[in-house]
Amino acid sequence: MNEFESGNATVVASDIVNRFALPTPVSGVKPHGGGLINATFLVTTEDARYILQRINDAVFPEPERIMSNLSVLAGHVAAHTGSGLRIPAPIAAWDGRSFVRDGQGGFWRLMEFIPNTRGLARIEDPEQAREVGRILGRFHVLVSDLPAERLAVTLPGFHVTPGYLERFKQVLATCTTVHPEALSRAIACVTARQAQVDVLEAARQDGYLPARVIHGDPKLDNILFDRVTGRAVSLIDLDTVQAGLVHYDVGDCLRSCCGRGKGSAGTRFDLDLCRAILGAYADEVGDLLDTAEIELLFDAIRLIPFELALRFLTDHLEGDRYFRITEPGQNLRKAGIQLALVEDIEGKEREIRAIVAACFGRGKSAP
Ligand code: GN1
Ligand code: MG
Repeated sequence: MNEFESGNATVVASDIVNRFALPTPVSGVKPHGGGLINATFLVTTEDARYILQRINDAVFPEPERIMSNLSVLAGHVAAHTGSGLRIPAPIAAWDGRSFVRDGQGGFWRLMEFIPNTRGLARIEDPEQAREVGRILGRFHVLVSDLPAERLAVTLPGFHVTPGYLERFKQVLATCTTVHPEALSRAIACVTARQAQVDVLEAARQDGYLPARVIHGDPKLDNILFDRVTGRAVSLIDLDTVQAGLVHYDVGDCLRSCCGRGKGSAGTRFDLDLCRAILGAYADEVGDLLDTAEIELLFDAIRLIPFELALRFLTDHLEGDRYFRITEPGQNLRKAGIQLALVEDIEGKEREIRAIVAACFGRGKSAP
């Protein structure tokens, strides 16, 4: 158990924050947000707020790469004034570096907290859904002229579904205990769908899908809305901005926004929200995506929740090493929610394909 798991985290964070070059003294440091990978704290001073994070280096092998990507991205955003998109600026340490190492080698960074914004726990109305689509589209357009080679790979294999399946099989093969029913059901559900996992990677390898700069984790939690206007103004959690497929982002965004209901009634995929998000996204990106990319959007919408289920399930089998849990069995339960979502998406394939076609202009009337 490290100092974080032993509950000493806020004390360490309160000490570390003083090594960053803040203009006024710190008045408060407290745990913040629901992220599963990094340790996150809200830092308050007299006149501003900041986000302090310890990057999980069991997940991100070289956290320095995250900071160098952030600086490339910040430069790119600054050169495109009027993009309507803000990203949080990093705050340097007193020694001039963009991060601080603690006594155990832990990697810390401090970012501005974009003022007058809020996150949404869930989408409440169609206008919010359109804002989500608009900001993701705006981001993809903004980075479309940023050469992917300028960004380092921060998380190798991220969203490469066949890799996650391989790992799942390896871990499963080493499990000798009898599986409880929920686990057996999840394993059966995954196994039945394994033939579909390379749909995106095969197309990428065959040269049908271009690698683009992507966000990697554009779930609802990572979008900030202006408190007054309600407009989506910022995308945060930029640790996985790297080369990838636009499908990873669209699939992840729709998974997190359109998956509704987590209780006994099951999880369903909300078609109205999907239509609103994708419609606004398509309007924003114009003709950025080519035909092959559009054709595989449905596959991405099905695949990314499947992939997340696979990741949660593997982590459950491995003893919850990757995703932070707050109670035993949480990763298995989360895998079940994603698998229920996948089943619902499969049942709505015709409708979702029609929405994609209508949004991207190949189907006249709204579906
Ligand atoms: C992780 O840590 P957080 O919550 O930002 C994960 C995402 C998953 C998400 C599921 C680097 O993101 O891929 O979609 O959990 N990030 C990484 O809640 O693996
Ligand atoms: Mg994240």
